[in-house]
Amino acid sequence: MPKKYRHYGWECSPYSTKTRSYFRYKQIPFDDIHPTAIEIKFIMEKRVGFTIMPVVIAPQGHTLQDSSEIIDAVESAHPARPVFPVPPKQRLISYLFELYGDEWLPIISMTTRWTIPANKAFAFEEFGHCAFPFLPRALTTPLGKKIGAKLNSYLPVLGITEKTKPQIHLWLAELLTQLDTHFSEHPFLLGSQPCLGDFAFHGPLYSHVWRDPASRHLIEAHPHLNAWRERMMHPANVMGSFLDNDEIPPTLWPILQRMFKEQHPVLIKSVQQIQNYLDENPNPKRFPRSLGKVRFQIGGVEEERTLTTFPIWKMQRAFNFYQSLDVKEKENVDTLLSEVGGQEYMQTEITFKLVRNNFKVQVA
Ligand SMILES: N[C@@H](CCC(=O)N[C@@H](CS)C(=O)NCC(=O)O)C(=O)O
Repeated sequence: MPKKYRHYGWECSPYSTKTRSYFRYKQIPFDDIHPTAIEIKFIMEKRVGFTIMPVVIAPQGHTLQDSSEIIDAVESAHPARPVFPVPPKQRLISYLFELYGDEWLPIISMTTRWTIPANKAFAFEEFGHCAFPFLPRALTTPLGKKIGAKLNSYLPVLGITEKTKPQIHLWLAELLTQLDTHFSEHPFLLGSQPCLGDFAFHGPLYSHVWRDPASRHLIEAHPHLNAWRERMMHPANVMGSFLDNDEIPPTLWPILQRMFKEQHPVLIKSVQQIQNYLDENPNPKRFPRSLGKVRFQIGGVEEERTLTTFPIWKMQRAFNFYQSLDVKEKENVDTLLSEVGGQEYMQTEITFKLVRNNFKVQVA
């Protein structure tokens, strides 16, 4: 029997939810491994060099890490049931929604998990039990606390503070309502089949917001959104298509507007900051994971967060795709971008190229 993909990731990990749900949709047989501390240390960390999930081991034996690289590699090897729409607007929006789900929605999901006491307690218990399922829970919860402490410490890095918290909750309520309205008309973001963006949104919304006990009601209060969450859990039987004529439904426009208004200024400042750094350090031995602080806004409230370089590696997917369009395609895409306030942002030229070598971001 041919070997299967081995997928290592916990149910409470958003990026593992993204790739697990993707494998299910693709109808690709895979071993769904919920790794213990031993597997994390001696298989995942040994292969990748640091602790992260998901990790996928391909049937040929090589390691895939980062949910985007996993999806790209599997998509090339298994083209049936593609999750990348072909027409330019839908394809660009899929990439942008992936970037939003992976790199901006964690502001929401980390807030619900780590600032609501019952969710935090649940996560500690869950982490301990997942890592050490062979030990009694009385012993594993303190161990889970240790694992959780590291993730908890990311709050200020992401700009989650007492000042931004109320705005983050308002944003969450707004997003859930907008998605509920959208899913009342369409089964998935871009039609009757999921695109890359559905998987990226499902990660934080399922793994944190719905799965954590004290925020589940927020999703369940929205029946159409909740039905989408269910569909994303069992996508193997979905037989659908993307919308005709490269349509981006107007129900998504408010989400795109807020995305451009709040996430993209940070991305653009990060590109500039990386450029400044590279002007001063043309051949860095080690590319920095962060470059100081950046100011940002949520719901009009200003705060500071760490300027991390990783999102720019992911941003290149969307921006390079946009730059590759011909004049006619760009014209079409630009009409939509002007409607949602993204026209100017998308003109940003990224003059350097970030690549991943040995699972670390570097300058090419
Ligand atoms: N960019 C990575 C992010 C993966 C990630 O951050 N995974 C989290 C769990 S959902 C993790 O392993 N964090 C461990 C840590 O940051 O120490 C991807 O898309 O796969």
